[in-house]
Amino acid sequence: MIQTIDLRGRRLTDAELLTLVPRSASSVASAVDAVEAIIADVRQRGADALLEQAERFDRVRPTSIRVSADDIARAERDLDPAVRSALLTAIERVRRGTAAQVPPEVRTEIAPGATIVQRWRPVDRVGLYVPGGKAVYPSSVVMNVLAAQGAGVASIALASPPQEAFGGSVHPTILAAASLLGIDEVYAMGGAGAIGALAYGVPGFGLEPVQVITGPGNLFVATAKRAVTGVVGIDSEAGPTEILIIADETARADLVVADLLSQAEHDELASAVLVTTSSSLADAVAAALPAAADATPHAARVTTALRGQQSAIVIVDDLAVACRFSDAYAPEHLELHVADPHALLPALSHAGAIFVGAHTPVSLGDYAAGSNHVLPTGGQARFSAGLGAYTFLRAQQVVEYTRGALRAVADDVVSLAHAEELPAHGAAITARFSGPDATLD
Ligand code: HSO
Ligand code: ZN
Repeated sequence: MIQTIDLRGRRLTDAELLTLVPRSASSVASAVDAVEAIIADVRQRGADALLEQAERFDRVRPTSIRVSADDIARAERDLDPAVRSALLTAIERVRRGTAAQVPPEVRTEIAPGATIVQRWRPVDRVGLYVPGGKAVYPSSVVMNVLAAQGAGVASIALASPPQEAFGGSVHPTILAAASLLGIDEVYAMGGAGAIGALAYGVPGFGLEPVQVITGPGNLFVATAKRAVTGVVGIDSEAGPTEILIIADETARADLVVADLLSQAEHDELASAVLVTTSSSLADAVAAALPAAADATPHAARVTTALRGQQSAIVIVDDLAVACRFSDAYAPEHLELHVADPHALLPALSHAGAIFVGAHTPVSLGDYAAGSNHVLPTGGQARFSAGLGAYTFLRAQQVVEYTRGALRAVADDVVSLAHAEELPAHGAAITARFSGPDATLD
């Protein structure tokens, strides 16, 4: 069912490697006009527009866009105790993993009396979007909220589409997760309208604008996040999930199969790629996949994902080529099932997250490894990182010079100012050493 590509003995450039397993294209551009009209309507008519959009897109009119404190508390009370306890475990672990993502303040003495302090400040207020379609992921609430809280963000608003099955309120599992995280500002609004409301605020019911919007969503949500970029900051755009496994002859075929299926289960467009030096492992995995896919409750979705052009078993000559393939592909998740995984790490740079060894499956990271599961897809790992405390932090330099330290570099600054024909810049330096203060040094 899955294609096998044998690269042994072939020398390909990175660009050629990439064309072998093309990802499914996303066409954000196609939704731009519709999304801009929806956002403009929310800016003009506020709550009325959001209520109408709920009727149109979610087939239900919420009694109120703001979810009441009672509804949030009730959702937490009604939560299955096993799920509650598992969420608390995930929260505790991811909270500790996130704390390590806040860089320390660093003070550098450039010269005697000349210091720069590099410090990190959180944004004041953020909006987190939680999808409400076929996938309701309380784990994504945990990942988004903890990254913002870990950064020290003081004010967090959560938006999720109103659900017909729950009287137009937000899905109760989402509300319960929010409650466990101490979030009390939740809005039943979805799609592009919700992104517009978070970015610009809605005076009608006191929704203040946010500075950063994160969280996955469908094509309309992704397009809307692009449309409000510049007004607010956003995280990277979430596409279909991806797993790439590098394996040698020591890998267990059953574990490779299980992990490929675990991500194929998300989406028909999900990518599942095995890159291996072992043709016998390749054969074993290819042979086991169809029955294993059939045995999952999401067999149709999994089979479509594995049959797609975006999924493959790739056989390579050695692990160096495997690493080169992986880095060219830049997968969201990279698993290493090889005898010495640490030996590969220096050669691997482009991956959202790397899962080392046979006992570190991606699905562990999806829930409770302590890492964040919001990771760059579609090759964005080449230039961006997964969600973390740093997503909500801004670096800021605090510069301080004494009179003596300024004096020591004054001539150089004045020379550069004159070279750029900006003499007032130079004058701002020399003014410190003329007039009443001229004799101080
Ligand atoms: N693997 C998904 C995240 C997720 N898995 C949520 C289960 N729930 C994208 O990285
Ligand atoms: Zn997952």
